[in-house]
Amino acid sequence: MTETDGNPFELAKQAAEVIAKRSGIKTHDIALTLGSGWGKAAELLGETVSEIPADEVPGFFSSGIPGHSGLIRSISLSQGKHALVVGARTHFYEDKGVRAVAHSVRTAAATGATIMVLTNGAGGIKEQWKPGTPVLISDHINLTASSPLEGATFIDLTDLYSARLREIARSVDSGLDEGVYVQFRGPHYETPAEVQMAKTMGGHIVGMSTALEAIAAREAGMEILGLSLITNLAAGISPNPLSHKEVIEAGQSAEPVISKLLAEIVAKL
Ligand code: 8IG
Repeated sequence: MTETDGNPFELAKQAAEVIAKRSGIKTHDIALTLGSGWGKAAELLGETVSEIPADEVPGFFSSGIPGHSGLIRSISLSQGKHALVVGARTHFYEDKGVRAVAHSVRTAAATGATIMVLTNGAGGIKEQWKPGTPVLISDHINLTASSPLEGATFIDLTDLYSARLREIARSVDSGLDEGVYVQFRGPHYETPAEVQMAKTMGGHIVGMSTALEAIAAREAGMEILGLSLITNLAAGISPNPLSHKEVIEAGQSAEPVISKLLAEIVAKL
């Protein structure tokens, strides 16, 4: 599969068919992409009905990144709904093309999901966000110079990160702060000057994944909830340099708390 072959929506439909067949679940209601630090949440959401290695589903790749699992799970929720949990995100920096980046949300939509929960590990620009703090994404700035949309597809991104869903999240934890997510291409972290630029532009969170996925999810007609786990202060905000190992460790120690938070939010969706 290359960037120019076929139709991305057709590929997503094929992926959804494989998921339906192998899981025995005809339609899912809610989909979640679990980023760094959020992986354990899947177990608390409900009962896992099926687990499929991502690379056995059309258009997905196994991740190969430490801290990112590569499973597509179907989970039955207590309210009688089904959640699709995608543990295999393709990042823009992997250079597999923006279609590969959008594939998980397009597949989620093709399985019937109307709500897309996008989670990530990210850097924080607000000093009061200690590593391990979960925050809601209120809006984004896309600095990838790319879009998952092809051709003259004009999509409104007002209220991209649903105010209704953020309200539900705050009904679970009234202390949840929110901020504007700035997506850089990565995979390098930012320079301190780039973090200052993001801050000046109105950004509060820096990451490498969610903005492009959210655009594709909106195109697919889904309502979006975005959650970042601040695993590190962005470069230059903290005096210490960033390391991927520390990012993973911060995620691991926050995991029980944010997993419970996410499960409680999903139960109300
Ligand atoms: I975890 O500081 C994580 N992901 N761009 N910057 C960017 N992505 C991140 C960061 C960060 N931390």
